[in-house]
Amino acid sequence: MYCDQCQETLSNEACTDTGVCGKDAQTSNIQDLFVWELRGLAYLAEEARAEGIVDGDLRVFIAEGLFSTITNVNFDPEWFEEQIREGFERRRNLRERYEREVGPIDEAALPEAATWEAAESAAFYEKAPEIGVQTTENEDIQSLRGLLTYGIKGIAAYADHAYVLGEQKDEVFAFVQRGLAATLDDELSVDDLIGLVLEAGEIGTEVMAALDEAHTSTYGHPEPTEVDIGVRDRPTVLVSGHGLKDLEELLEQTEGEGVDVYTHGEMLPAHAYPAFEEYDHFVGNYGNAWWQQHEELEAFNGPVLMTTNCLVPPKDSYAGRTYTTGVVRFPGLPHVEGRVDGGQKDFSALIEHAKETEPPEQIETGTVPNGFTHDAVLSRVDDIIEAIQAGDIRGFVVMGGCDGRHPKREYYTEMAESLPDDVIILTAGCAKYRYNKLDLGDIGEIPRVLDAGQCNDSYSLLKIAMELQAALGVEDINDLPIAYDIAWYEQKAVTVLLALLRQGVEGIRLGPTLPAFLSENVAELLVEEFDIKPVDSVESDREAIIEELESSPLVAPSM
Ligand code: SF4
Ligand code: SF3
Repeated sequence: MYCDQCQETLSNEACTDTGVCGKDAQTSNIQDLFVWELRGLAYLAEEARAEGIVDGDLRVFIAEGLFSTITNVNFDPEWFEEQIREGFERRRNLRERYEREVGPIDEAALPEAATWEAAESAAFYEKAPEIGVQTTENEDIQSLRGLLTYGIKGIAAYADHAYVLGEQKDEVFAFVQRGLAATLDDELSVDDLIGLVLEAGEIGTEVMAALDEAHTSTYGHPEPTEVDIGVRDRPTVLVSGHGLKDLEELLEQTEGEGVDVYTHGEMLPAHAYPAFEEYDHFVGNYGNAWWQQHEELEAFNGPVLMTTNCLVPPKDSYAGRTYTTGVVRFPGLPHVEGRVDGGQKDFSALIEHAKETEPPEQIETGTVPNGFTHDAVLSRVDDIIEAIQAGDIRGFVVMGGCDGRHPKREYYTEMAESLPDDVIILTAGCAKYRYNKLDLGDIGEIPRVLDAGQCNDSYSLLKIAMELQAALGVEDINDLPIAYDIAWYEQKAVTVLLALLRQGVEGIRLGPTLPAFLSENVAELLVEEFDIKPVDSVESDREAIIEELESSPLVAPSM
């Protein structure tokens, strides 16, 4: 196996034996083959699109397929084998349609990924080592294909979240296909690939905006909310991941059943949506970020529903009460199947299971703030501008992204603690768990940590920056008193990073380590073009951040 797609990749190079995330070599290899097949399918879909043939189902198959290969989503090799077979079938159908409506396909001109086929699973595993990312000879091209593919995986996941809620943008799905097909094109130069990477940033913003629209039009605009982190004395279900639709259906089906519902990890922001306020049994958030699952899910006692990433291979002690759904799978774990004909998913087995379990162990008490999306923050834009101009707010540090196990992530807690108390932290994603329980106080009526929600709600942070830019009449987004200190782990964060770069944001600090898939030249290019920097020590970064904030022409000089 060879996998370098996440921040925890072994020795910051690649996992080659087994994944640090728990993905074994078999699963990694079959995922590689599946992604390669999807590249070939995307290539054919692009050829068909050029002739006016668009297969709506196929584009969802490609997006969901990519999503299933994101870190901590799907650990089930047999499921991937089935998907590969389904891919062959879809390819045959598309080719037949093309030949019927347009004419014969020039077989010789097709890349191998669009033609290779085998019946036996054993042949899949034989083929896989020949087609992984590491098989590209030029390391800069390999690096850019990796960056593009990982950015597209994040886009595909967000597109799928929006699709589940009925929101679909053709240009997003079209880019997923075009970008993926481009990774097979040996004619493309480094510059061509950089162009596509930046386009992925643009589409990244677009897909996050579409998901924001899907969430807010379905569940209302989040409102600043204090979320309880203690527990009650009733049987419970814990819901994790990004899937709000799953949560909604589970809340409906648990109503009046004597079962409480809690959130974990990236589901915490659900508490700020008005639509979920009416459920008295929607109690609070339990625990922290994804990587603390082993201890926290064990102590939770009730069944757990994993709706999207991040699933950690479960311990035996709670595996029997861990359910997956959507594209999340793990061999041996019960799976809640998808919706049929517009109906709801059937959570009855999980709910009955909950009734037989003990209430959760209390691991924390208190509340955490949430719900500071663009709507809530921008409704106070005049107060914020006044506070900046009066010198009460020196600036903002965007500290969103992912959390993870790397010991250097303590940096983010220490940074949050050490920033001056006239600096506001803007956050989104599970990176927040490094500092959202610290008592960092308020500036006037504005809390010092403004949590916009899930990683896709980084769109809110961008929107806030752009609206401030417009309200203050600033030409360059980099003249705002906003510094960026981003934490990444999986591929959705790659999408968010590319979106920020495409928006013209410079000087982003990225940690806890730079991606292993960046070759020396590509890393240098990002430094030269966008002034991306690896995180340094808390002390020196803190000094530099303060300097950056104070150099904004909008900040009143400090006394
Ligand atoms: Fe390693 Fe990350 Fe790939 Fe898992 S997803 S195998 S930890 S690089
Ligand atoms: Fe976290 Fe997985 Fe990335 Fe959606 S839940 S931010 S790591």
